Amino acid sequence: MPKALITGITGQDGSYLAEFLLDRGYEVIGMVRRTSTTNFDRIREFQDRITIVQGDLLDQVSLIHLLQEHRPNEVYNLAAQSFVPTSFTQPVLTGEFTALGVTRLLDAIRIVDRNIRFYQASSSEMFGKVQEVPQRETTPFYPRSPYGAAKVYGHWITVNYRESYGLFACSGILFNHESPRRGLEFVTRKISHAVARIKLGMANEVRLGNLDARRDWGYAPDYVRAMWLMLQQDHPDDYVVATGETHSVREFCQVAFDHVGLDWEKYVVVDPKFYRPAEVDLLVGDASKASRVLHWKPTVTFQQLVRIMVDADLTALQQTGNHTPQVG
Ligand code: NAP
Ligand code: F7E
Repeated sequence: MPKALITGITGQDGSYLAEFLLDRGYEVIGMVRRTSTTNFDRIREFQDRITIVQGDLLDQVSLIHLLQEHRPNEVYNLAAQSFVPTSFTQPVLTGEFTALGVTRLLDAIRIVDRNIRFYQASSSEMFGKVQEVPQRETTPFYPRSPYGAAKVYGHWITVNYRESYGLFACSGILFNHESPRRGLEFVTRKISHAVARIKLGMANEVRLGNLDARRDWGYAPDYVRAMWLMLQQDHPDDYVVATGETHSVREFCQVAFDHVGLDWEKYVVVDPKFYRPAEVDLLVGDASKASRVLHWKPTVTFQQLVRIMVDADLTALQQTGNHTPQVG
């Protein structure tokens, strides 16, 4: 039975990847950091089928011990401080988690077992102020936030450990991917959740920042499949994973409100509080290498994605009567 260690298992992608690997007969070890209350909402349904272990990307000794004790065949490094606005207010901590955390884990692998296959969760945020449209593996990076800069470091240290020590280390350059499990602070989920609340009479507006920003939005379960495929190849490499379509935040609002029969312009309020010190205006990926080598293709369209998210929030709010406040 193959064994995989996932860092960031309590996050959106970690939870989908764990389910995907369990379905393929993997033994799944999920690393969580110590907190005073547990945060297992996304993994509760299959928690009894995985092993939860404590570790932290800030503490290299914890990573070495985990690898020594569990001897995984594959390590998926999904843990990070992943919210771009927080990276502007906590830039040093973001660097510790999102950049140096990658080195700590790679070096733990180098020390414990160089045969472990490694996946690094790189990001389209590395392209930032884009130097080419669409963006592909060879497009130069120009990050626009401490998060993007930290991910550029994480990408290159992954390439460096592959070239220096022969590790099977892959960097997946994933464009935005969303789902009903997306954190409430990211724009897609913020909108789908607000649409559901407005439709149910629990709120009467949603405050957003830059409506002109354009993103290449895909469906998270499709993207975790690409992570796994990268580690099943004969050679380690780096891949862009994207849909190839770009849409604005405004379009996301339109489709989401239309889906419940409401006019978005009556409910969306632009609030400069949500503008960023530096913005990424346009992202659109070229995933032709992933298509050619991994035979990977997205299965969910933009319109379907928006509807899946709105429907899930409507159902959840109707079932729980949850009055979760709108979050930034
Ligand atoms: P997420 O929902 O924010 O999850 C992040 C995970 O990292 C959580 O499980 C969090 O644990 C964990 N974590 C944070 N700091 C940690 C630390 N010091 N030690 C151990 N665990 C820590 O992110 P996601 O959307 O699933 O994304 C997964 C990865 O892909 C991230 O690296 C992200 O930067 C990257 N990425 C995401 C996208 C996207 O569109 N979703 C695109 C490209 C790349 P807690 O539950 O304790 O907070
Ligand atoms: O913002 C604009 C905002 O926070 C998308 C992370 O998973 O994907 C994610 O990063 C766009 C930006 O995601 C609001 O200015 C407008 O242009 O949903 P987001 P992100 O910054 O693209 C990448 C690939 C990652 O790797 C990251 O980890 O939407 N926007 N109004 C807003 N954004 C937010 N959050 N809130 C607003 O009110």
